[in-house]
Amino acid sequence: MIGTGFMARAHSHAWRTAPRFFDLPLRPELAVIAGRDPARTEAAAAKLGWSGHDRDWRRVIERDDIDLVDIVTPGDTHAEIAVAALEAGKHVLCEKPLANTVADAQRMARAAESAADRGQLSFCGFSYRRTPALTLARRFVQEGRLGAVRHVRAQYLQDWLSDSASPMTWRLDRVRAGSGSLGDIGAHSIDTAQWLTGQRITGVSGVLRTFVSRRPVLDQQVGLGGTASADAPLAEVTVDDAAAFTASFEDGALGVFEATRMALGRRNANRIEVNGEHGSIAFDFERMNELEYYDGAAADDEAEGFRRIQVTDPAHPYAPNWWPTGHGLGYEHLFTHQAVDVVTAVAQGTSASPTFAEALGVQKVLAAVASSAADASRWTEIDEETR
Ligand code: SOE
Repeated sequence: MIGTGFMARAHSHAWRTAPRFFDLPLRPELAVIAGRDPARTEAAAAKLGWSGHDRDWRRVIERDDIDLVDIVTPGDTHAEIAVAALEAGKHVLCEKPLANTVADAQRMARAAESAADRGQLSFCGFSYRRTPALTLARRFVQEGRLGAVRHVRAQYLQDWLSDSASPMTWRLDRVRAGSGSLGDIGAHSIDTAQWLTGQRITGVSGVLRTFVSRRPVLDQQVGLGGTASADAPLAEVTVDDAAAFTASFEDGALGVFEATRMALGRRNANRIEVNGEHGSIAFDFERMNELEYYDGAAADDEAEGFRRIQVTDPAHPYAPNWWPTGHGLGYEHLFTHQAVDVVTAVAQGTSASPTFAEALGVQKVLAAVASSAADASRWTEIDEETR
């Protein structure tokens, strides 16, 4: 593992837990975790269950006893580490978004293609796909239960940056993160929408907004949150606080997307709704064990309406490996399911989705939204008199 932050905790939990709840063809060994700060990395190794720790990721990826490298660092380092790991003969799992630029994502996708010829696999960590309710929703769409898809409506609403006094973090620095809410959480919506519908986004028109342009700097870097002293120096926020865009899909569906980390009161409302000719699905991660389904083919009577499916029955994706029906899963289970699918793919030598090529597709949509938002000519002002 390369990285010691929030995703290091989620992924470490997943590698430890997967073999305890699923019969895996291979057993993940948590061999070594690498991070720039020796003390923090040593503490992470002990806390997260890694046998070894190192401050030099280059040394780690050269080790003969390492088969797979799990990259959980900020986006500005993904390309360098992933390409080096693939050239060192390793399988690679890389957190989302794949990179901070299309150019870096293309470099990674090309390295993954060459590595695939050597039997090496590469995956990108769009973990929400492994939510049982979304896996079920995709089955419904792919089985044709919804018919031709007309609308995709996705909002990813968080509020951990609503307070303008919240300190600066790497996620607000374009150099480190590539973009703000657009790439951090909007990327999830884009990937989920393309994966659910099986349709690529072919065009977008978007707007980005930064509400808080300067934030106090803490004397040590923190992850999500923390507070700075009143006289702390201020740093420039160089990414979007909110993104909104419309999208066209290759088979004609219309998409409306929103991503923000300032929707006060919404903690992690990762929502998507798909409306087809014969039915609809609706999902909200804040009620992640439920899928709403409207069956347009159902009898046309007074009982018609959205069904709220508890996606915890034995017939449901991943459910048999966990608890009796109705007991529910959490955020961490998505990463365990991701680990299960990665280990199974590595054992079988078959690539598991999302590949670097699919993640490159998401990167191109992110870049198109940013490019559209930068072109103010597309914005039509309303004149004073008619406001
Ligand atoms: C922060 O917005 C964040 O941690 C994202 O980076 C993750 O991808 C998402 O799963 C939870 O929120």
